[in-house]
Amino acid sequence: MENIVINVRGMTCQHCKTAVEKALMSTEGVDGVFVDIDEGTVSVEYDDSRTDPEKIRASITSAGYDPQP
Ligand SMILES: [Cu+2]
Repeated sequence: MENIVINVRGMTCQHCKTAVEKALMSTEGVDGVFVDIDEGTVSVEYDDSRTDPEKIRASITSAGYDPQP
């Protein structure tokens, strides 16, 4: 199991937190998500044999938010 912390722009409220969590939890290979709205960070636990940081970033983008490189 791997863990990454991604800075994400555009998350401002509880709705955003839920939207990002839902998008990531429905992403293949993601096992855990923690969104910190105040810090603007998303911590993701994932199986690196089933997904990778690029796919995780793509899911955040699809949900309408802006992951930083
Ligand atoms: Cu919001």
